Amino acid sequence: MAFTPSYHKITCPFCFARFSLQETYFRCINPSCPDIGPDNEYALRRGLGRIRMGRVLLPEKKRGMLTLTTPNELFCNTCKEYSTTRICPTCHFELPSNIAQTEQKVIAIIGGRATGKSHYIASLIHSLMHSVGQNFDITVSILGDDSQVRWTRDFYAPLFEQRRVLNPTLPSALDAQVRSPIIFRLLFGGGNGKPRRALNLSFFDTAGEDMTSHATLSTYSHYICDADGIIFLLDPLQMSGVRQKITNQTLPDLDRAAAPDNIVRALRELFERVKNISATQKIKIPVAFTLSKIDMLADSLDDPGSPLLQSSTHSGTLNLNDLQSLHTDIQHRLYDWLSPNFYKYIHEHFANYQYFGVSSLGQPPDTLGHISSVSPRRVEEPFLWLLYKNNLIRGQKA
Ligand SMILES: Nc1nc2c(ncn2[C@@H]2O[C@H](COP(=O)(O)OP(=O)(O)OP(=O)(O)O)[C@@H](O)[C@H]2O)c(=O)[nH]1
Ligand SMILES: [Mg+2]
Ligand SMILES: [Zn+2]
Ligand SMILES: [Zn+2]
Repeated sequence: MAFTPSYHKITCPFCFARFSLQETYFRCINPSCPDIGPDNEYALRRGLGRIRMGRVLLPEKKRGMLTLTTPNELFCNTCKEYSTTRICPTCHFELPSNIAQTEQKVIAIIGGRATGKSHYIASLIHSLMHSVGQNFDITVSILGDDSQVRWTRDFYAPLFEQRRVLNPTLPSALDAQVRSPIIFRLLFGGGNGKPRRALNLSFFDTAGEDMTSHATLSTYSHYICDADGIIFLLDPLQMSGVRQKITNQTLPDLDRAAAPDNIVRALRELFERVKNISATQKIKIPVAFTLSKIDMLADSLDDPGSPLLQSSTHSGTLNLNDLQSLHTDIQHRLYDWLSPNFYKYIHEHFANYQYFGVSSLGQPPDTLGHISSVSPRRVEEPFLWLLYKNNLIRGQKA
């Protein structure tokens, strides 16, 4: 039987429970094993009804001396087969293979209703897999069957194959899937003799509707407050200063519940409650405040030189000057577009933030929800900046 060193703690990418490798359970996944039955923990955490799953295998309790090794497989007494499928002892979520040897990071994507979160996730992941990854020497793959099924069914097939807009994300009370992350493996480096480094990255696509009340926002509290980075999407089409200037396009209705000020405030209050921070302390987690749908802004900019109209210029390292000019440009515009208070509020409550602008689609969908081609702009920047803030890629000032 093979053994793995087991000294550090693992965080479950689904329920965020912390445990050591010795404490993980296994699941028998032998399709001909007769011991299939209800898994109540699994069903409960996911808001599912009764669900029949393979047998849960518990590790032998070790007494006395601290064990430094742990089995890589457990034996199923029913079917007499070994299983290497580890699951979380709390929620029975299937853990990615090599979880103990691989760093885990969580990126939370939040914002009001219809700000563009789901399209952003789709477009970002597609760009990372196709162009950006190569440029930064990062290989991106999807981890596990659950993530693969969700990615293909909910994001890739509708947007990139059928070319139609994605449906609004259902609140977590109606669709427990929302509470499952899509997990990716990023492999860094390897070129120029640099050591390879692996990272598992969980993305959560939240429903904007859940962001508008304390009660529903709290269901995401762990994932938001313990995240390694937050991408906070702001929809310019909901900003009065932008709406006044767009005269030749149909705009979505104004949605007061999704107003950026309200959601930023709800986020701040969540941190104060969960992390017990005082009113004067700033939030330290890096937050990328990101304008979505910038393809719609050309008319409201009255400045053809605005960085919002340029493409990104990062090759192997993050061009920090480029990001800084975009940041300054957006910061000034938000003053007029949204309110002077918003800009001040962000500055006073977040220690580590930067403004970004992205277009996930490159153009608006037609009135029937069809998209002739997906040509994203600047989608990788908030993400790369968060990797940079987590010391995973290098940045350079020109
Ligand atoms: N012009 C333009 N429109 C976009 C873009 N991305 C999204 N949209 C539009 O915005 C709508 C909402 O986008 P979603 O990604 O579903 O928004 P969401 O934040 O996931 O919304 P919820 O799931 O309801 O919270 C889409 O149906 C598109 O019509 C973009 O890059 N450009
Ligand atoms: Mg959505
Ligand atoms: Zn768990
Ligand atoms: Zn079995």
